[in-house]
Amino acid sequence: MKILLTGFEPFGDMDINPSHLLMEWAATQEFEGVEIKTLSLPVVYALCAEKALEEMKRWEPDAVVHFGVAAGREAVNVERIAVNLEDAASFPDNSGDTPQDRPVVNNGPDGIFATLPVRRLTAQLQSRGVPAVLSYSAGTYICNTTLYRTLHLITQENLPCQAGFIHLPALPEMVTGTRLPSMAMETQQQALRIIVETITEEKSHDKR
Ligand code: PCA
Repeated sequence: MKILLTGFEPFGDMDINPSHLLMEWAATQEFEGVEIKTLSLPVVYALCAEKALEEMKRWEPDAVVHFGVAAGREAVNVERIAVNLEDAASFPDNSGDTPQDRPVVNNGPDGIFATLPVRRLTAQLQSRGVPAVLSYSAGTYICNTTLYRTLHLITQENLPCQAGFIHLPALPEMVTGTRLPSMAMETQQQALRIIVETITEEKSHDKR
């Protein structure tokens, strides 16, 4: 069993990204019954998914879980769907790109559902005390594009790989002096561990 985990570099006015810190942490951890590989992806529409797609073709993971931050969200958001839309008119990516009404993939389907067991992941997080909800929009920024491109590749090439996206709240130190919600790094680490364990358990159950 192999799981590819990805995070993102910082972007906008943030100088840290919890998803990047989470990858650094995950790379030092042992997970029972599973080999993991971590990547940090660029916050650039044209490049964000490339490294992950290459690794999917080369390493052939059984599952891909992308992580990104969505400051303002109050809980771990397990994304249900990616849409074929790039829209960031007032929010340039790290290369200055500000698309409007641009498809992620020309002539691709309007939406593609995540194939991770999203309800089970959400329920497992909640039952272990981590605030978590199912989310019906990953936005129209880099995170959505990354999820869309991953799911599109899996569909096109019929890969035996599950994929999904987890949006994380900001870290406390990112929102001091604001009214934005946050989640401590330890809780985010716990969330990642629960997610990896849940996917691993479910997969090994399938194979029995
Ligand atoms: N969050 C952004 C892009 C990178 C990240 O961590 C998003 O939600 O699209």
